[in-house]
Amino acid sequence: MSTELPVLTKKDFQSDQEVRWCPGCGDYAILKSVQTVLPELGLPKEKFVVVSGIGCSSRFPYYMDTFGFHTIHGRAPAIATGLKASRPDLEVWVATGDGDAMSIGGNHLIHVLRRNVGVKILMFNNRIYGLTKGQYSPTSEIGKRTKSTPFGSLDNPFNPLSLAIGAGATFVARSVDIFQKHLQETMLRAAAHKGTAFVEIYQNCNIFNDKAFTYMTDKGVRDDQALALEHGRPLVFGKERNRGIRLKGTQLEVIELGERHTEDDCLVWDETLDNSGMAFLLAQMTPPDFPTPIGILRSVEQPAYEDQIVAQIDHEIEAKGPGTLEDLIYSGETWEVGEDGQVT
Ligand SMILES: Cc1ncc(C[n+]2csc(CCOP(=O)(O)OP(=O)(O)O)c2C)c(N)n1
Ligand code: SF4
Repeated sequence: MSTELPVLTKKDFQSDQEVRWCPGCGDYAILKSVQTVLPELGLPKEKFVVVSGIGCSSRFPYYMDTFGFHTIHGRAPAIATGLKASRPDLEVWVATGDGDAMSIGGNHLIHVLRRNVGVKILMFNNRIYGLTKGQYSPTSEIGKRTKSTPFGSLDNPFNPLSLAIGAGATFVARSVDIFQKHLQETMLRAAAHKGTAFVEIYQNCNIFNDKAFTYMTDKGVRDDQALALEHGRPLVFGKERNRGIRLKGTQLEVIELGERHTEDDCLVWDETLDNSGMAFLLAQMTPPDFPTPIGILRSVEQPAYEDQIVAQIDHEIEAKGPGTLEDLIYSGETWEVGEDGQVT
């Protein structure tokens, strides 16, 4: 009998469910990317699980022909953590939105990141609540007029990359729904990462926040407004590759390349720095002063949570024996409540 795995294709990851996103929604492109990338990992289909919270983006598991769990609002990281901790052999992917991950689920998100659980988090950032028809989200810009902020939002938005870096995430990246090649390459890198991979994906909600990212995705401006990070390469951008980023003192600065400056003056990007300070600086690059960085801001190796759990359990079993549930239950302070209600 052959033990070779069948070669899977994109089609193998497409479910028979009717996709219910609005026509033109950026979620379709993200779904296509995931369905393209997963077969490339060369793993059996039954190893994949997609866990989501609530939102348009969280409908993702229905459309993947893998195991999946459409859970409760904001709790995908908690459920994914439990799953990965008990079944480290599974490839656990989380699909979440900016509202799901950063409003109600903000607490769960920071804890999965600090623990470095081996799950891949795809956060679809459309800077709006889509499913509930257009309220502002924690990534909506100041002044945003929505159904819940009729006079304009007063809230400072979260920068998801800064938040992830601040929480100690070991893999932090950004891509864009319509940059298919870039998105797929980023997903492949996330898949290969041991520990939590956090990928922010700019996603157009054409119904409630249309064109939120055209300032850096439109063909005419993208070369000047998006900076694709490449490990080991200088930070250079622009249609003519005529602009760069340099470190001046403790700040980043855009420089014009030509007579006064050359590529040699630009910061050479290193995604593997243990100290997350530089990644944090890069995450702070926002328009209009800076191009928007896309690609991998941080990729460092640290022990994965599930490996540590397995090692700890193995160590304790070796020291104390396997034990039983009954032993555990009676191992601490126990008491009995008699029929008369007395505690002994
Ligand atoms: C406990 C709870 N509170 C509120 C809601 C309403 N609700 C559903 S989805 C959502 C936000 C979704 O926004 P986002 O995560 O950005 O996803 P999108 O729909 O934009 O993909 C909210 C507030 C809910 N379903 N459950
Ligand atoms: S409401 Fe927005 S995010 Fe939701 S399916 Fe429609 S276009 Fe997509």
